[in-house]
Amino acid sequence: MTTQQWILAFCLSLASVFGTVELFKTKEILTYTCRTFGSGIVQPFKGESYYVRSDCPFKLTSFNVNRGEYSVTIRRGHNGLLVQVEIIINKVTTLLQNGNILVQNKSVSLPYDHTYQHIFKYGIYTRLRSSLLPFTVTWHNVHGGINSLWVTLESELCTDMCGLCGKQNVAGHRDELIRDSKLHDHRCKIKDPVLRKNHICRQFFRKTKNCLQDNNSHYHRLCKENICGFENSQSIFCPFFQEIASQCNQSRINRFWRRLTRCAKPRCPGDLIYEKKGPAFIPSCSNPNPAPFYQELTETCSCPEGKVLNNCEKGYRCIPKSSCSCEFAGKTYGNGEIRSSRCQSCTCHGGKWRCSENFCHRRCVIEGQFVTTFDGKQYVLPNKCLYVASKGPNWIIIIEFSQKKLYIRKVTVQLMEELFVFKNNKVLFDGQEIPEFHFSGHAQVYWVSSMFVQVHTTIGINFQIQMSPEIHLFIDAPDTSSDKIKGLCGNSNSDTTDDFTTNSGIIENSAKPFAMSWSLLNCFGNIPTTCTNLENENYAHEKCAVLNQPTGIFAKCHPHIPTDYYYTACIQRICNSAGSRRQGLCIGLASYAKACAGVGVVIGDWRRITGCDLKCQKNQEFSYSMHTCNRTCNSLTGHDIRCGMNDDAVEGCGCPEGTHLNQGQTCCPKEECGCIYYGGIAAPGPVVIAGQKCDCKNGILNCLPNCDCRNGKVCVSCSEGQHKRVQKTCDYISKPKGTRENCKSGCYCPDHQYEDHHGNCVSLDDCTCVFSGKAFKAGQQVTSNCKTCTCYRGQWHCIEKPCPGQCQVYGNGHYQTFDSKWFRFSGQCLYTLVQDSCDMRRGTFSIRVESVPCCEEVLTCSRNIILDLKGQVTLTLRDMQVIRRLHEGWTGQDDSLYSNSFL
Ligand SMILES: [Ca+2]
Repeated sequence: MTTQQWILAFCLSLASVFGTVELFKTKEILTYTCRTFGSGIVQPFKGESYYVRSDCPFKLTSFNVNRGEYSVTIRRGHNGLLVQVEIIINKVTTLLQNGNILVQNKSVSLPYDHTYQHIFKYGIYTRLRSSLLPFTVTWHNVHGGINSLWVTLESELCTDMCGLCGKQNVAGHRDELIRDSKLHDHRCKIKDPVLRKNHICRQFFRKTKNCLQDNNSHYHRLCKENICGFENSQSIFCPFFQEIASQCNQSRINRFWRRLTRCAKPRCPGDLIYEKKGPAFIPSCSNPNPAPFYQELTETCSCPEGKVLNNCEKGYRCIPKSSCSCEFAGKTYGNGEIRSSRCQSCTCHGGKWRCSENFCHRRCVIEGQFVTTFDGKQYVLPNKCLYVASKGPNWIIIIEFSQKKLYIRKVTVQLMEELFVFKNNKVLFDGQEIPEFHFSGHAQVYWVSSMFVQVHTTIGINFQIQMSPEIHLFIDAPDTSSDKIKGLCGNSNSDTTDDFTTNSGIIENSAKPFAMSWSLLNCFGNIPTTCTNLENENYAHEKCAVLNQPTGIFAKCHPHIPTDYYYTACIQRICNSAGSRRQGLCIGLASYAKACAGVGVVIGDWRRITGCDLKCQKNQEFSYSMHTCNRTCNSLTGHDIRCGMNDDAVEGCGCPEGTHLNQGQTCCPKEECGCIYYGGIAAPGPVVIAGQKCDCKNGILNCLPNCDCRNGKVCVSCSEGQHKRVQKTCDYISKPKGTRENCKSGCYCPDHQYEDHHGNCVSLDDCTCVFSGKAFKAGQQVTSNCKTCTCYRGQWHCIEKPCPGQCQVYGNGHYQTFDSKWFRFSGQCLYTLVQDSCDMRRGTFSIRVESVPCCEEVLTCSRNIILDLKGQVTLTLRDMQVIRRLHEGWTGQDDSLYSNSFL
């Protein structure tokens, strides 16, 4: 397929999201326009223009489509101008009066975006566009009112229309139109037209005979009717002459008409220059390439060639694009200005940021259910499970959620043959507590503060674990980029699109099936994603807002890390916190403060200001950047290896300088320090595990067998000495076997057999595979991310093909970018989905989308899709129709530009 064919295919695949795609017929665009200008000239949709002089209110046009009412009502003042215009679109009333725009009785500023309509500057005009129908109302404000207004419909409606504009395809009779359109009002009058000789009219129409021919006398009559009594009002007679001149469109007339009629060109503010035919949307710093091709031309005020409007400042100044300023997190940066953090520096370059590579470690963050992968993809875990957080060739990190509450209760780390467990504010090495630090063949593990434990390993991976008030995990990837790392943290190859690679090797589309593929054993229920407690929700919205305050304590980090993700997480955390809301809030705020510290921004004493102070036990003191070097009694026995470590600053309690922590967790002078002892032994005795009575004795868990085995399984009793028996399942083939599990009595598949996804015992060759929550038989194929994958021995074996990126939009504002990031916003504007005219390049296509709301609900029912090709043709997909608009100079004969034959 050519690029353009591909684009159209793309467009229509979008269409298929909201309906069955039938055979499309391409239609040329048809425009129906009705105008009113001067002191009462009406040019209806069809038929001859006429004049009406009245201060009565009139329906200009009115019709119903899909049970929605559309109407435009006008009233002229004694100055001849329109002094009141009321536009109703589906029960939303817009009133134009005294130069103001009132929507539902509220004054609005431009651009204004509403579900049903948009109002924006359109050249020197103002335009209201309906998003329900291809229907626009455009007007020109002058001192004292509106001197020109027109209504445009870009489709023929199968409906009855009334008003001064008449019907779309039937010419009405003037007197009938006026009689039927007048609205009830006792005080107003309709005056009979007065025909008085006028020398400007006479002179003008003497020159237009050739061009207007038979119509000349008709327009000459309108001229006299229009100008009578307003001989000195340019606002009244200039739009009339301009309209006739543009109908003639002869260069001779264009040259003389303004001089002859003494109609001056409109004045433009600031540096802007009037253009008779220029871009309706002028290029500005924030939007230097508005609508790349189909740039509608109209009367406008624009910048001189090569310059753009500096809309970041007042005064309508035009500057070269290269001098535009940039914005980040709500702050403006001048051209050439740099914003930098510890990990990256970005320079503002003509309105665009140019950023360096990230030179910090790629870090995976797991804060409860909130995960950021090494490559920066952010998602939320679906269930409270045991998960593989990350695993490499010779290490694995496993997290375990609490059964009842929403936090991680335990982290297990296996480094080669060494096993570390982090839980209950304790670090255990092979079952023994590490009170302070531990050095072994593969790892150095030590407490940095009362809250944080640091782990350095010899095998490339380093991490920090926050032990209280909840366990959070911060894992730094090895220096070299690697595809060999797997798990919830994804791989580490600077590409977010493959971060949802499951344990069986296929890339999933969403977080749930991906995360579940890395779960081990049983889960303890869902993690809620919405607020069910209104009180918590209100509290959360009020308190989490401190993150966004532009002058608040967190503001200094705004230029480095946007708050949106942390703000949302803060709210979700509080909503679902079964315990203290304040603790949820403090954890949420600490998460942002920690991320800021990671890029070198120290927030300051945010805990005091937000009421999140931490109380330290005994005589320890709190610090936002705790140091560990020589701060414990144990460190005095020799050289403290922690003194040489270049770790991130962490917060927490510790001993002030000059004092040392003893075994009683008290800071004391070194004279009072005691010596090391190792302790911490798990208590033996009877316990109940998963409803089974067990007995912990001599480090061995003995459980009573309780078997009722089916599907070819056999009963295994731990008391019979099979301590290492593990259920072999097709699902587990790729999962780690490293964690030391206690024996559990129960039903197991016989040796050399595996439990498949249906619970049957099968041979390895018959093992099933899982994708998107569905089980597949051995040999079956699926396609995901351009890979064709075959199920073999419980694993997906994939053949990769070059992958075209896919960008999607569906439903109520769900978007997926080419690099697979999902996001959601209920924007009400027309958005550019994709275009190839970026920076200074002139592109070949653009695709814009706009949600079309349902009649009653504020939901998206369908979507308008506008495809521009090379500035030659615009295809609009709307209401299951493709409407084609040919641009000037293109005849539509060039078949190579696009094709819809494959439909
Ligand atoms: Ca990746």
